Amino acid sequence: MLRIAVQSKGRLYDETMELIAQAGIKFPAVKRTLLVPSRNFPVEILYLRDDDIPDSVATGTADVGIVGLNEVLEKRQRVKVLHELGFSRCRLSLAIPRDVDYTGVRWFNGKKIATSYPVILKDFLNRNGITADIHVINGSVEIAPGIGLSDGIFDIVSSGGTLVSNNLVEVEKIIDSQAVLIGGTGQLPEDKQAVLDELIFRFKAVKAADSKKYLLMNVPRTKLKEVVALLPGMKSPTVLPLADADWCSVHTVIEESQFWDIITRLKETGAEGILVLDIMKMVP
Ligand code: PRT
Ligand code: ZN
Repeated sequence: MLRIAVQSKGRLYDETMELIAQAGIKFPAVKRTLLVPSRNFPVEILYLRDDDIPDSVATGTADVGIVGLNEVLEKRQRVKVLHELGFSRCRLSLAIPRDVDYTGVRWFNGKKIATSYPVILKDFLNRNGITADIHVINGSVEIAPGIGLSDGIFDIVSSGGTLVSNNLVEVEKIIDSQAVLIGGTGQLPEDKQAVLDELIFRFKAVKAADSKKYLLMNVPRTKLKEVVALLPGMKSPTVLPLADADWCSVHTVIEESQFWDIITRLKETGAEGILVLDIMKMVP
């Protein structure tokens, strides 16, 4: 049984559980305990605070964990990133009051910076030869400059809305983060490793399908070449005959982002009955 440490509640929880569900791994509907075995796959979930996940993996309490890269880098535990999961994307940045005249990273010399990520910040300051006073606070870091607690902050930024509403501007991005699957540095027993390989294979198939759509349409045979030229496709589109010999059915996979651009041009070229379907999994 492979034990996966997962955030018990918070920003990572929903997307983590959705990914696990899309990978076909089922759990009892209600979570009554902190350790919950799957109904149909040899894994169990250990629900923890995200701060405790790197340590739980490093010490072997859990075999793998799903957590933000920011926590992995801050906690400095003996773990390795096995797979990037692509959700909960954010960045860790330095920000200062909007009305301050920023002169570059040396501005922070001798200043006071509030953060919940002292390890990552200290590392950045050292690399840049800057001495600053790091003030550690957990939560509501963004209000520190406004109440005179610090000159700047080092915190997670996603949309940037929190900075704007606190009259702050982002001046230096230090790291990009996203949810990652982490494992220990040692070797897993063979049976657990096999389960882990299968898990990563499934996560990859879910992620590959995420941004893609399955597209099918009817095309007059005379326009087939023109339509095919418009399709980016995985390899080349599938073309099937229809009962009416003058028409055929064309199937392909497109990036969701290309959707509107392509649909308009396909219609102009003569495609009809265009269907766009979600793809559940994609195995390359
Ligand atoms: O209780 P527990 O300790 O488990 O959870 P937590 O409160 O420590 O963490 P949680 O659930 O808030 O976040 C978990 C992880 O989500 C983080 O470690 C990041 O990897 C990731 N993540 C992604 C974010 C954000 N986006 C995010 N926007 N974590 C926090 N924020 C906060 C940020 O602190 C700031 O206050 O949102 C604000 C900024 O957001 P914008 O959109 O206004 O820029
Ligand atoms: Zn936390």
